[in-house]
Amino acid sequence: MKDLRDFIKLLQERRELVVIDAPVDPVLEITEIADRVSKAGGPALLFTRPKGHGVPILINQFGSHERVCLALRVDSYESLASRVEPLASPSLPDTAWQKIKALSKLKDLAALQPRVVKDGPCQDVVLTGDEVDLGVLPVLQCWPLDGGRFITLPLVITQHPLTGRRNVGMYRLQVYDERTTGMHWHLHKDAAEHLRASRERLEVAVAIGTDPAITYAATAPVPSMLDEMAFAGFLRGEAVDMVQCRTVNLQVPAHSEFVLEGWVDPAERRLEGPFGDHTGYYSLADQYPVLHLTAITHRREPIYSTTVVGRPPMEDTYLAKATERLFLPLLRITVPELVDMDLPKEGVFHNCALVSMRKRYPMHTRKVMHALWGAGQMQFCKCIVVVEEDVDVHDYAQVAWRVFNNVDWKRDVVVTEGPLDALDHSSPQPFWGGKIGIDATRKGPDEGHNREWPPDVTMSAEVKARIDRLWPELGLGGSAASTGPVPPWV
Ligand SMILES: Cc1cc2nc3c(=O)[nH]c(=O)nc-3n(C[C@H](O)[C@H](O)[C@H](O)COP(=O)(O)O)c2cc1C
Ligand SMILES: [Mn+2]
Repeated sequence: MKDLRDFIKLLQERRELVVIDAPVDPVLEITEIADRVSKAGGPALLFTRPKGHGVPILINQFGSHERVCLALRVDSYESLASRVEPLASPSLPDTAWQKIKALSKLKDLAALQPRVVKDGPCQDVVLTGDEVDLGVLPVLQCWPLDGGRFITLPLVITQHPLTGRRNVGMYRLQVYDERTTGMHWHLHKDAAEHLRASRERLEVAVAIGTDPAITYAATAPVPSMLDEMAFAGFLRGEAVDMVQCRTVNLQVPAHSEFVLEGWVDPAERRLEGPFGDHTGYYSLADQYPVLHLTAITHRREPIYSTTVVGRPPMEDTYLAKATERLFLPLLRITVPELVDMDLPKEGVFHNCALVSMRKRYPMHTRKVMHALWGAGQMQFCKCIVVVEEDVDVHDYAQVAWRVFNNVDWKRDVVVTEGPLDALDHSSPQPFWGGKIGIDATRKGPDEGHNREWPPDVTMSAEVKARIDRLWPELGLGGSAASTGPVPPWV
């Protein structure tokens, strides 16, 4: 897969895409359809005749676990995690053979650095000067109270003005007029730091509609020292081809459907929003930087790729699950006692984390909580629940049982404060607020619990085996009786 078109073909072959020829309005109507389809776990949608537009719209491309796995070239989330694990294992090679293997691994990684090519289809059509008009994109108004139309799936590319390091982040763009948009990078994000470091205009390129692995990489919490384009190369197993932009000194994926080129003035701000956001609430209007376009380039017969976010579950829920799986091994580099993690979709990526750990010493749970609050975008987490390694954190009933029974609500709770995601509306002031850590592990005298901690109620293995053998004679139906009751009773 080199581009979005190959992905669309693949989705069609797998019957994961429905083509809709009926005319539908990009204002609100596409949202209502995409919302119903994504909530039902339905297919990707290609609208060939958006009202008032010649450009087709692709939406919900990531709206199932299967499609996210197709996008990331894996057959399951487990294989995704196991691809990242070797990167996270710091084992030093000691034999000559291991050294050779380690070297070739490095060479592979180097080969995954993006490569600049002379030309690419994203510049089939080049619009500059007076020709620049965002009207060529069928941009959605997603929700009734939105402040306007928003480009929702853009890969925003900038370079740190001092280090020259590239960043790719997904930050929505509100369309103000033919050649001006909002630039909604939150103050905590990498591109916001690029702007803070800029004395002059910061050049920006925006790619829309790429190989889905590249699109995913722009959403992933990649550490700022790593180029998301190299990370995308790692995910797709092949370097990303990039072309030089026409009016700014940046490169963009050569096979992008659309590219916007322009600049942001560090001193300029403008009201952005409101916007129906992935919390399920409108993010409030606020002052944000402004993108001034100098060029729009696109492929011949381009396809516009977008998403709608809103009350979960929606398309981005599946991206969040991929990130949870992919970044767990990387979190373990600094938090090796971390066994597993679940980010419930209702918590929208980062508002809540259920984690299991190997607890070995007093206040070990506190160490894990604080380490997570200090790890990249996990800093936004408002609620961390810690259980021991025998709990399956993806089974919420198991977690709830431990929390409701194991927690002394005075001793086992950490209430603190710290940075919050810019979208948070619950704190009295923006950008920071309260956080809670809940320790649902068992406690001993070393943590001031001076009475006995009762064992879990479980049956002995020997009796279980005996009843397994006896089960067929009991007339209760089913076979593997030890796995639980077998209704309906027969
Ligand atoms: C569909 C979608 C829309 C997003 N919109 C924004 C946004 O408008 N502003 C923002 O700061 N982050 C937004 N994010 C989250 C960022 O893309 C994410 O935090 C990413 O890791 C940022 O990259 P960075 O670490 O290079 O800054 C969005 C994510 C998704 C999946
Ligand atoms: Mn980044």
